[in-house]
Amino acid sequence: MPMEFFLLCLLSLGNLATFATGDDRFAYSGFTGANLTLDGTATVTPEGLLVLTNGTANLIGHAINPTPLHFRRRPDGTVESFSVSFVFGIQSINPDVSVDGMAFFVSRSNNFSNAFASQFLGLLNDQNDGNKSNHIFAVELDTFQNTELQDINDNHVGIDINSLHSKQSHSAGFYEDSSGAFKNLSLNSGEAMRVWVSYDGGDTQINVTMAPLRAAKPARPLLSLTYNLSAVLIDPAYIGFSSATGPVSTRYFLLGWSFSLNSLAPDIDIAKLPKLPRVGPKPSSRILVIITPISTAVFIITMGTIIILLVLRRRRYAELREDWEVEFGPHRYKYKDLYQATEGFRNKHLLGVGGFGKVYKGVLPGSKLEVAVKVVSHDSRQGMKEFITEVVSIGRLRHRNLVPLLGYCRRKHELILVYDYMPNGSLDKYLYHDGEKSTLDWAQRFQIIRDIARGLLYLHEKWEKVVIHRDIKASNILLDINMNGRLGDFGLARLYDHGSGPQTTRVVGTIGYIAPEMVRTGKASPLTDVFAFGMFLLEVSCGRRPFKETSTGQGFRLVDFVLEHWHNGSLMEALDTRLQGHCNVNEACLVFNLALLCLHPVPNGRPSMRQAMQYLDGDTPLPELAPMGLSGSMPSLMQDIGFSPSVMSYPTSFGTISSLSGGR
Ligand SMILES: *[C@@H]1O[C@H](CO)[C@@H](O)[C@H](O)[C@H]1NC(C)=O
Ligand SMILES: *[C@@H]1O[C@H](CO)[C@@H](O)[C@H](O)[C@H]1NC(C)=O
Ligand SMILES: *[C@@H]1O[C@H](CO)[C@@H](O)[C@H](O)[C@H]1NC(C)=O
Ligand SMILES: *[C@@H]1O[C@H](CO)[C@@H](O)[C@H](O)[C@H]1NC(C)=O
Ligand SMILES: *[C@@H]1O[C@H](CO)[C@@H](O)[C@H](O)[C@H]1NC(C)=O
Ligand SMILES: *[C@@H]1O[C@H](CO)[C@@H](O)[C@H](O)[C@H]1NC(C)=O
Ligand SMILES: *[C@@H]1O[C@H](CO)[C@@H](O)[C@H](O)[C@H]1NC(C)=O
Ligand SMILES: *[C@@H]1O[C@H](CO)[C@@H](O)[C@H](O)[C@H]1NC(C)=O
Ligand SMILES: CC(=O)N[C@H]1CO[C@H](CO)[C@@H](O)[C@@H]1O
Repeated sequence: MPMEFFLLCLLSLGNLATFATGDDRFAYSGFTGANLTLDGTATVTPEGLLVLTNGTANLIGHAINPTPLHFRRRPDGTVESFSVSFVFGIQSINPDVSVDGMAFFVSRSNNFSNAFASQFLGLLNDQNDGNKSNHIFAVELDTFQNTELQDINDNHVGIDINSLHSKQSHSAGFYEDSSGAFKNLSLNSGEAMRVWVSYDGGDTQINVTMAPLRAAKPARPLLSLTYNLSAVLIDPAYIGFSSATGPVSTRYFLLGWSFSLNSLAPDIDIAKLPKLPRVGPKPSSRILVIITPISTAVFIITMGTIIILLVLRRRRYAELREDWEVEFGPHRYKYKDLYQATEGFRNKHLLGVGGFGKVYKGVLPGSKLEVAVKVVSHDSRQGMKEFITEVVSIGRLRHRNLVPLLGYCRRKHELILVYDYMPNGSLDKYLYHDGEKSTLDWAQRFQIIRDIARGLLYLHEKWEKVVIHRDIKASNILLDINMNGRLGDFGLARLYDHGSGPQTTRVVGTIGYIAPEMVRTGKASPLTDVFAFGMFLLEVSCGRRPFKETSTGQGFRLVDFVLEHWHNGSLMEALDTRLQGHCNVNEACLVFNLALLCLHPVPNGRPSMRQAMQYLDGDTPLPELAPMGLSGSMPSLMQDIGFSPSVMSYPTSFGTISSLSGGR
């Protein structure tokens, strides 16, 4: 056919040239004078180096071929074969950390104004990630591990379809032709490397191969995925590169790029490629050697300042603009930093040991931020994945009655959570310390009670999804500098919910705080939190633990104790002895009655946190607890809701039930 012959001529003509030979086939060996659409931070240096991003703080840069292409050229209208090769280099100020990555893309849109930096590489955002109407195919060179995107490590190549959740990925490197052995390559080594991407429209196979700049193309691809791009790409589509940084300065460079539809991408002329800038200090000169320690110190101080500025900046933006908040997500920490912060998790920094793990005090290197570092050991990958997703979402929760979760780090079977350090420690220390005089007066306690009610209400109702705390108790309540109560450890118990097998519904929580229906069904709900909140109210008012084994083998049950006083009409005597006579009796009465209401054995008998808050604020009068309407009918009621005697003898939460049934 004359037309095909004409095209063939064009193609072979293209082969002779090394520079822009048409829309569907081109080769850039250096980008001087290249006709590219650049946006964001992307620039071309006079030497012809394409700098996608150079700097810090969530920068985005794109370089896009200005003419959109038509990929659906096969007789049946499916996507044509294509082939790409490019030479890139990644340099980072800090050789250990690069953030975040770059990608070659084929995309319906060339307008990425809604895309986020950091883990979304300037291509997508948290809303549209995964949406089929993106019509994006990309090959990512990712230098940061985003567990929420299930990245395999912080140095990988991935094939992305409509989402940065890669369809297939592999540690960066190549298979040697001679031995077949896999050789690692470090993406952010600062060395130029080459990548080949090819798609076969016939068998719909996508191959991605990489190698050091001067090495020949390895025969075995690094990634090979069969995926029908006809279901993804629509015409016309743009091709180009995108890169994005996070909080650490990382430069993403492109040195050369070639592309062809329906034939092999032309060769890039390595001899003509621009040079990458040098990394590290310049050599030679004795003066330099002498001043190195000084300049190192200056460098470290500068870095520290930059990090502090960034943290401050982040915070500021997080409060002002929701987009930033969403974009950052919680910070991911390097284990190394946390290790240094706690001097190797030394015992002298131990703040406490909780049900879920040890908590250390640490000072982050660089920012000098005081943090509490919680190390949770965990063996179940399954639970971990779900938990990380929850951490990512909960990390964005900001409320003055929640302990801010700054971020996390993940190791083999360990999850490490980083929280703001709360200088005044946990509430239980004040309640149970031995001295005669209480360090918390009633006003302070009532304040803390309302703080926690507010925090819990926020988790239950004000966040976009319901978050169940699952482990409310005095030792999980922390006091900030102003002695405001803050809820800590939210969601942690969830990890353990998922940790156990599906057959065994293991109840998670702390003895004495677990609602009866939770023992039965193993299911947490906002109303099981309300139950624990009721126990917490008694704990704070009475200054006693909910359950205590006595030497005679008889358990002391705080609820029994309070109920007995309630029946005797001597509630005020149940108060912490250190408070008796120095307290607002109306408030104390309110708290006791609310506590008993929250501890109702039947979930529907308990108030919601919204109602509890209204009672505490005095906006709504507390319903009359008239002679424990519960107690008389309790045994039959409990049979109605299916309590078996064996469950009832379970020594966890049943202070309530036994007391209510035998209370009268
Ligand atoms: C990157 O930015 C730094 C400082 O702004 C500048 O000195 C350097 O030349 C830039 N590098 C490139 C390759 O543009
Ligand atoms: C670059 O390409 C666009 C689209 O093909 C074209 O309109 C424009 O004239 C070109 N610019 C130069 C300087 O060649
Ligand atoms: C890109 O998209 C944004 C938001 O959808 C829009 O406001 C903007 O005008 C678009 N820019 C161009 C150049 O089309
Ligand atoms: C995908 O994106 C389209 C267009 O932006 C939007 O209408 C649609 O609701 C999105 N789908 C999902 C599942 O978010
Ligand atoms: C390559 O890197 C990966 C991830 O860092 C590592 O697990 C693997 O052991 C390395 N392989 C070689 C041969 O160095
Ligand atoms: C992908 O790699 C395999 C194995 O080397 C090869 O057989 C196949 O032809 C390649 N496909 C493309 C589209 O390059
Ligand atoms: C790819 O998908 C298109 C429709 O989206 C279909 O016509 C074509 O047969 C598919 N190709 C293969 C190899 O399955
Ligand atoms: C309640 O009253 C009974 C009978 O007067 C008494 O034996 C009991 O000790 C009282 N309970 C408490 C906790 O004061
Ligand atoms: C009661 C108590 O210990 N309050 C302390 C809380 O923390 C601030 C700041 O560290 C101290 O000044 C208070 O004394």
